[in-house]
Amino acid sequence: MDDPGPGEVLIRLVSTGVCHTDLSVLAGRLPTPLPAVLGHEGAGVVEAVGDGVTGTIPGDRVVLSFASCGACTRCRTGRPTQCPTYFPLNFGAARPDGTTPIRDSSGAAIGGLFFGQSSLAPYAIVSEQSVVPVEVRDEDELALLAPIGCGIQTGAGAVLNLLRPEPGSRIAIFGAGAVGLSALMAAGQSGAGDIVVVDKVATRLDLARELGATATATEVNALRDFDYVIETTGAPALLEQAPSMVRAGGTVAIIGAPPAGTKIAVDVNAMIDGRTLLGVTEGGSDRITFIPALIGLYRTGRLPVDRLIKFYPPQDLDQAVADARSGVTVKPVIRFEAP
Ligand code: CXF
Ligand code: ZN
Repeated sequence: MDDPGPGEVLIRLVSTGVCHTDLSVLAGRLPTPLPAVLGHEGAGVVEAVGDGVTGTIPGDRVVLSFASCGACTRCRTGRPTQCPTYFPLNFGAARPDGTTPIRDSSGAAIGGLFFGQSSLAPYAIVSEQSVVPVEVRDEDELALLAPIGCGIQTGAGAVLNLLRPEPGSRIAIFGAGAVGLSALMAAGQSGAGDIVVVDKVATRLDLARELGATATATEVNALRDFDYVIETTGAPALLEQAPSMVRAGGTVAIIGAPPAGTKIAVDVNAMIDGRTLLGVTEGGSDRITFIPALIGLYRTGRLPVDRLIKFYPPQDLDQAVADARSGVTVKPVIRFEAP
């Protein structure tokens, strides 16, 4: 691994969540070139900083999030998920000039800086843009907060930053994974009325009820007249039905990412009464302010992210991945030992 270059930071990881986007990349369904070190929900401690880094210093405890250029109008006005370089910087697994800070034992390049971080490793070279300094009690608390950098901010941000449901809103959430359950917890904060969560896995629906769902279902077919549908599964068949499940003027949030190139059919005339299809990535978050805000909600018991998490040691990564795939664990988090 190289020393941190300009605008880069060396991080010792305390923990890293496993996100379904990692698994989609592993399966070749998203365009990241492999081999690469994946992982994009890291939390850790800054060990060293490269030239020009101003936002963090060694010793800082940080949550890692997505990358963006940091310099364009979208980045400078609090909308970094709309940065024109968002997709290449997050999925390219390389610096903008195509180089990477990681090599294998023979010296061959391995993709790094996936989502600006490649954090499924005890140490990572990370883009300064991905680094969010946070105030935490200790490393055990920091370890719980890693998935806020992607899955939790994605679901909570969709509700709190973008949909902003008015009190009494009826919300349907497709998928009771980390994103869907985070949307549920946030919807509970925003005064929503009915919140219906749909999933196939019974234990997830049990958890959804404990976290505030007013009803759960295993099929979407009977759902109608919602103000918002939040689609987190990436199943095109569910997304295609979603516009018919909102009222006139209602909004469908598209969060789940199907394989690259997937298309759905939309009945155009059925949209004309004011329905919106809204694409959402990373909750539309300005990570530098939104992640500390979510940590504040966690602290006051209003975003109990610990309910979603199970820790695994690094040698059990395969089990963590299997448990994410089957759904028995909502959010596996790899916990790295302090050196
Ligand atoms: C991703 C999901 C696929 C589209 C871009 C953002 N978020 C992270 O998992
Ligand atoms: Zn993710």
